[in-house]
Amino acid sequence: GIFISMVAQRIEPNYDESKVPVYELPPLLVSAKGKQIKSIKQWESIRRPEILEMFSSQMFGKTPGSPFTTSYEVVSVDANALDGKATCKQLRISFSNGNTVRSMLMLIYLPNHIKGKVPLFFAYNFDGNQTVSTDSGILFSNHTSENKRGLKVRRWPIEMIISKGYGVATACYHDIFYDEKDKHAESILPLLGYDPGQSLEGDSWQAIGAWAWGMSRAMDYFETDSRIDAKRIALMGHSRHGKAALWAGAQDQRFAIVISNESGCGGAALSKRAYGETVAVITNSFPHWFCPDFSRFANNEQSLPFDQHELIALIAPRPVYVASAVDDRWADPKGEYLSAFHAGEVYRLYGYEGLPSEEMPALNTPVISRVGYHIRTGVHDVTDFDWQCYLNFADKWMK
Ligand code: GTR
Repeated sequence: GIFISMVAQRIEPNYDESKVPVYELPPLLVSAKGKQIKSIKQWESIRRPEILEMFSSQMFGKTPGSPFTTSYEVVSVDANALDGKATCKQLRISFSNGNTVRSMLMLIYLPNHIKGKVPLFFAYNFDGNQTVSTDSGILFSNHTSENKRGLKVRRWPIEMIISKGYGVATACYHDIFYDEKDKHAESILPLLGYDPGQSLEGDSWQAIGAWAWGMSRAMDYFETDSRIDAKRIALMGHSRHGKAALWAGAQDQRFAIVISNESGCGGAALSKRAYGETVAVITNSFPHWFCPDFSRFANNEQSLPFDQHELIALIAPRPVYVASAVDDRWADPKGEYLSAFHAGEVYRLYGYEGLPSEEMPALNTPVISRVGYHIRTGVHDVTDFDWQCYLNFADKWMK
């Protein structure tokens, strides 16, 4: 006979702390073969590559190494932006493999009062470069047809960042992979060997992998700009961009600091807690974000051979900052805190202090060592308070 099994898939978030399953975190400092990792050398040659491989083959997908060429076209330079306080530069970065061409429009502000190379924050925007400022000279990013000029200025305190002596650069993440399912053909994937006719393999990269790739392409540019100090780039990402930032920072060690602003499930939050947004919820709503095989862990987080504290540990020994908001329960603040806390084991191996707080710190009270964390009042967002904390963190480690 034929048995048709109808197992109801739970695709609801959990907001009940008592329903968080009893879980055990995979050990950071024990190799797949059971070897204790006791030195930096063993971490870097044995354990770190193992962990990177798990995230690559089972979560974010493999980043292809296919060749492509890059060109930079400076579209505009305004040496007197922000009443003379900044230089504003726009450039189109084009990628080509001979057949396929894709481009990303980058907007950069550099402080005029600093002589020499400046440290800089890079973060994607969600709705186009023209949303981060009301300046009418800012060009629309690809795919952004309607004028949303200035819509997100609140999240981009450009003057504050400039006055502290940092540059800030942004690009729209849709330039790299338009954030909807079935947009693979238009994304940068075909540039790197993806054939739109072919079905996706279990470990194929998708949007988050592509967004992380784009962050590394921004870094490629910073290395060529004589006014930017590519050794002092802080990579910041909010929410889905925070997931991509952690993955980019894990793979690309050129980023000096990585900041996860409320990245939640698939970012800083521990998957095994299954609190707020779960693997089932996220892979159901966003089938185009992770590699296809990641959905095998939906309602099955116990079988994950890794968890997100290990993603953060891949950034060690570089400074990393994780931030939560108390009303952003969807992103599981406690799970974000615990990841940052447990990653400390690898920071200690390097002789640095991990997160100096054995408990969730009080609201609006950042705790900072080589790992930083805060939970602020309010909802899922990017606020001036968040930026002030990131600037202080950058002052501590990049000045
Ligand atoms: C939500 C998603 C989260 C987070 C958020 C955002 O819809 O479930 O994982 O990425 O969007 O990016 O703001």
